[in-house]
Amino acid sequence: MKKTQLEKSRELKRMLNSDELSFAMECHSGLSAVIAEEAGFECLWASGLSVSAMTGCRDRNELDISEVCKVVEWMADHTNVPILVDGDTGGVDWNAARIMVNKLTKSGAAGVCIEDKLYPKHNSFLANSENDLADPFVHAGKIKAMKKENPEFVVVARLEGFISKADFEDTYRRAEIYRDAGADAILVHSKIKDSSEIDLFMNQWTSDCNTTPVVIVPTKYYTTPTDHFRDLGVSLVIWANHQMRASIKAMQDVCKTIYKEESLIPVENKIATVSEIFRLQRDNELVEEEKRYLPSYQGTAVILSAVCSKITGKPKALDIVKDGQTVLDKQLQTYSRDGITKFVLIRGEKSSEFSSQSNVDLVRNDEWSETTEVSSAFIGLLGIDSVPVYISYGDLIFKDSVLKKMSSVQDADIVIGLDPEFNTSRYNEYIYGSPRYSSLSITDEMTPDSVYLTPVHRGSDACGSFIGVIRVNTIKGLLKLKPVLQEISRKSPKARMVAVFKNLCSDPSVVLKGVYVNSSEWVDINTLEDIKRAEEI
Ligand code: SPV
Ligand code: MG
Repeated sequence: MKKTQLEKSRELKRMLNSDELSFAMECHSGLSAVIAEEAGFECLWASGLSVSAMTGCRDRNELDISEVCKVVEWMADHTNVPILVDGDTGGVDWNAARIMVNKLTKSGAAGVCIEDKLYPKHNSFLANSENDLADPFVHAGKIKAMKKENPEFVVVARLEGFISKADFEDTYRRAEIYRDAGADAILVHSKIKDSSEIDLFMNQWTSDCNTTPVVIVPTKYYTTPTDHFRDLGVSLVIWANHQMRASIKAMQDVCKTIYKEESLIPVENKIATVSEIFRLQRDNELVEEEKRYLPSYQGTAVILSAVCSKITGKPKALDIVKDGQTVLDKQLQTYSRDGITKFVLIRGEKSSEFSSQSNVDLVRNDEWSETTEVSSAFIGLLGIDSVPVYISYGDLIFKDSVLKKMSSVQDADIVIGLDPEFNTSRYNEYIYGSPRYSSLSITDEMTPDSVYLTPVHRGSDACGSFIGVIRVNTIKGLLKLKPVLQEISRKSPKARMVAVFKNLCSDPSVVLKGVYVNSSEWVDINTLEDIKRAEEI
């Protein structure tokens, strides 16, 4: 369940006030937020340094609050953990500070951290002096204005005293002023190599019985064991810039290598795959969810089942493959999972064997014995004037992935399924195109490769065998296909489907493409052995 902004603010508050030490990971984009959450972080730090760096800007209030909010919104949209935003100084004055709370709340942030420096600030790791510090009461005014604007929104007050070399008493006094102004936590910043400033602060803070939680950023005193922070009673540790620094190094390395080598080979195995990007973007979720929301009519499948099996003497589509289910049942299920809701079944021999089903139009090809699938396909398409349309042989079993691959080729009017492993006796409908693809590199998961088909039939140009599934993507494709089917079935009644493809290939106005599917993704049922293979599929 996606948490609301309010729930995230409450969770952050709980985290700050718990006895356990919590951790926040820096992020600077929607993607880095997703990565940090996936790694297990229960809180995210929207770092001002990193968000600026991501845009190429300096950490000096060069980005305005709306630009920061946009990035926070992407982070919040794609994660479900609280985000503490680096609000720099909280803006130029108390009014800007409350506007900031309002905007960050709308962006989905759980809280903000504001530092007691003058606007415009610069990063704490650059040169800083006492002159950079804000009047503590002006800062406290910003905190009060922020808490009044939205009491649930977490406000962390950050002390820059140690950074600016102010003395301890002044820094500590500021913490008390911010606490009294209503800050939900105090962030004590330090940039020396050990934790002595933090130790000093924490010892005093706890001995004074302060209950306001303390947050730290151990970027410079990173060698201090984390358990030491636990012992001190720190509430939240922010790992403030580590995703940004890791990505800079990785990007520099890959750019240098590709530039120098003029090749991708040296880097390919060292970088994330494109499918990893899709996974992080949760592309699968989209594919699944869109089935719910797209209109239920998503196309038609025309299933050609005019002849009987030589083994059973029954229409091939009625061969039982598993658990009493027929080839036809399996095809209907596969199409349904792909969103197809309308079916046309072409019958011929023993046509009465088919019982009517509510969502299947039964159409008879009376000339089934003198014709082939070309004429059946033409009859099947007669009443159809919208796309997509699949046409498939009725003796096929194929996986969902076949339809997925075919539907992913959107730059063709008509797409046909091809098996590249065609040099066996199982296949006879050779298709010609370029290039021939190596069957070894084809898997169910890969993005399908597609080939433009050519009308030239030369032995060595064959690029695969037609598996018996066609997808018509466009109205143009449908309008081109129908007359070709009609003409071929009239002039050459025994011609096979390849003749249709050959004809379409020679028409430059229609784009016909083949898409490769693996032999393990489909089977046509001719023998008992095929039924066994179908069970595996
Ligand atoms: C940030 O991450 O932007 C911070 C922490 O403010 S620091 O860079 O340490 O100042
Ligand atoms: Mg910052």
